[in-house]
Amino acid sequence: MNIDLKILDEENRKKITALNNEKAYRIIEKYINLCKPAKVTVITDSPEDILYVRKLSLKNGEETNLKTEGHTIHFDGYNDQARDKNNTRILINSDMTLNEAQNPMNRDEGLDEVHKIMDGIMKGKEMLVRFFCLGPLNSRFSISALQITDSAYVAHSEDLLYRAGYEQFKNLKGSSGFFYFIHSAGELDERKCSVNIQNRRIYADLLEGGVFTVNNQYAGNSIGLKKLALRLAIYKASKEGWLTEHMFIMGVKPENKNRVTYFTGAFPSACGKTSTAMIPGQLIVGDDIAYIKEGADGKAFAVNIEQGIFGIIEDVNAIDDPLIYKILTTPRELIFSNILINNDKPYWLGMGQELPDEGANFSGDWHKGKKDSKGNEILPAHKNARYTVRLSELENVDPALNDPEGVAVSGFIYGGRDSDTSVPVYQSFDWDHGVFIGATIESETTAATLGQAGVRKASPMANMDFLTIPLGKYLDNHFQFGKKIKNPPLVFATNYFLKEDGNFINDKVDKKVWILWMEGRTHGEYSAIKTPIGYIPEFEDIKKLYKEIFSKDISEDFYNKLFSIRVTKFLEKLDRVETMYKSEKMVPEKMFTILNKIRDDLKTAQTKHGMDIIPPAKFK
Ligand code: SPV
Ligand code: MN
Repeated sequence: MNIDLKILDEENRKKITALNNEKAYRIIEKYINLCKPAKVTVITDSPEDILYVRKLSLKNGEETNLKTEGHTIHFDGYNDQARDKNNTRILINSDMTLNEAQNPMNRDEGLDEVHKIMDGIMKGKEMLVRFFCLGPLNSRFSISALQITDSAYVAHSEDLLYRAGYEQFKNLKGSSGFFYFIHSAGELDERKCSVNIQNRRIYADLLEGGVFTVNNQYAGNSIGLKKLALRLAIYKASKEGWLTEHMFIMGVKPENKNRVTYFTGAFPSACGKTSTAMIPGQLIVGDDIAYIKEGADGKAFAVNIEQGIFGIIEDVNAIDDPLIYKILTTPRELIFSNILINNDKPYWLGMGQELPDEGANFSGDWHKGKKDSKGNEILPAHKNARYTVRLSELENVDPALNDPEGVAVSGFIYGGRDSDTSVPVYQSFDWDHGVFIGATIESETTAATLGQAGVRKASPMANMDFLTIPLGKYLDNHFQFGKKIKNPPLVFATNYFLKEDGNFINDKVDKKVWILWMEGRTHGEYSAIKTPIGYIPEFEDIKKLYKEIFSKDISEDFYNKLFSIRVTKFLEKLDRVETMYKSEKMVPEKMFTILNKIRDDLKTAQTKHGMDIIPPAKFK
C-alpha cells in the first residue's frame, strides 16, 4: 500500500499501514483531501492515545472540567439537542424501496450534496481517525467501525460508549466488511458549538456502509456508532437473516432463585425503557441497541453493541434512580451534556433539589426568565440533557457484557404507553402474535397528560426512526426469524401507565412485579389466563409477588382494575393499527390474519359476557 499523504507524520503513517486495509486507507485519504484538516491524528487502542483524545477535548474547549473529578460538561449548539429527523436521509438507488416517511434520497444526489458541504469543512482543525468495535471483541456478532471526526467530544464519548477496535481492525485482514462514519462539527462559535445548523446533514449510504454527518454535535446525530450504525446494521441484518433492534438487554434475577434469565426490551421514548433495564436487584447488559442471532440450542442470543450509556438525565434523583444518581454525583470519567452549570456544579430538571437562578446552559449564559427568540421561557436545563458513562461504572452491570457469545434471550418485551387500553403485562400466544404485538406498540403523547383525548403514536418495535428497509419487510424478517429458530423467546407486552380518574392506578416501581412474572413464565412457573388479547397473570400469582417484593397486600378489586380487558378501547386500537398497516406496502398477510382473529374474539367475548370491561375471571 502506497501512502502518499503529506499531512501524516511517520508515526501516524505507521498506524495506518499496520492495518493493512486498502479500503480503510482509501477512505481516510479521500476525506483528508476533501475536508482539508490542518492536522491528522490516528488513535489506536493504547491508553496514551485514548488519553490524548480526552485531553484534546478539554484543550479545544469542547468539554470543561467540573468540580467532581473526572466530570466534564459539553454543550451542543442551540437547536442541536436532539436527533434531526428532517435532515437524516437514507441514500438509495432506483431499485431500492422506502416509504416517504423514511426520508429516502437519490444516492448520487445525496452524496454530491453532502460532499459539497464537506469540502474544506475541517480547515484549521484536527481530524481524529478512530477504530471501534460494535459488539464484544472477537465475536461473530461484531462489526468493525472506522470513525473520522473533527470533534474530540464525539471521539471521547465513543471511548466511553464503545469498545476500542484498532487491534480488531487488523483482524479484518484487508476485508472491506466494516462500517465507516465521517463527521464534522463544522464551523464553531466561541463556546465550540456548531454554527451552521442550517447545513446540518446526516446521510446514510446503505450500499457502501458509510454515513456522512456534518454541522452537528448532538450524539444521536454525530456519533457514528450509535443511531447511524443502527441504520446501517438494520440493512445488513435484513440481508443476512438476523435482527438489529432498538432494545435493552437485562438479566432478571429473582432473589429467592439461583438463576439469571435474559430479556430484551423495545420501548418508545418515555415508556419506561431505562427504568426497566435498571430495576433494582437486576442486571444490565445494555440500554439501547442489540444485535440478535440464532445460537446454541436453537435459542436467540443477543449482544449489546455498546459498552456505555448515553442516558436522559431529567428526573434522575436519589429516590427514583438511586443507582444512577450515585454515578452522577461521585468521581469517575463522565460527560454531562446540555444541563445547567453554576460554580462548576451540574444541575438538571427533576434532580430532587432546587436549581440556581443563573448559570450556563445550552442557550449560553442563562438566568431565570430568559426567553428564546419566540418569546418562550428557556428552561434551566434541556429536557433531553444527558450523561455519558461506561457501563462498567454501574454496580448492576452484568458480567456477560463482554461475552463474545452474547446472552441467551428468554423473552422479548414490547413496552407501550396508554392510560386506558392495555393491561400492565401480558404474553403473546406464540412468536407470530409477538411480532404483531411489537408491530403495534403505541405511546400516548403529552396531549393526554394535558387532559385532552389521548393522542396515540404508533411506534413499531420502537425502531421506526431507524428503519432502512420497508416496514413490511422488517416485520417479515421478524416472522422468519421465529420460524428459523427452534426455541424463540416468549414475547410480552407492558404498559406501566394505566389511569383511573386521571391518576395512575399502580406505582412506578410495580414494574418489578411484572418483570418477575415474565421471568417465571419463561420457566413455566405460573399458569395464565387466556384472553382474546393474550395470556394475562392470575390474581394469586400477582398477589404473591406483591407480597414478596413489597410486603404489600393487594385486593382482587385492584387486580381487576389492572387486568380487565377493555374491549372497546382495544377495538379502537385495532382500527388504528389496521388503517396504518393498510397504507403500508409489503405488509405480511399474517399481520391482518392475527388482527382479525383478535377483533373477532374480542367481539365474541363482549357479546357473550354482555360487558365492555371484562374482568379476568370471566375468561377462566
Ligand atoms: C433515542 O432517542 O432513542 C436515544 C438517544 O437513545 S439518541 O442518541 O438521540 O438516539
Ligand atoms: Mn435509543
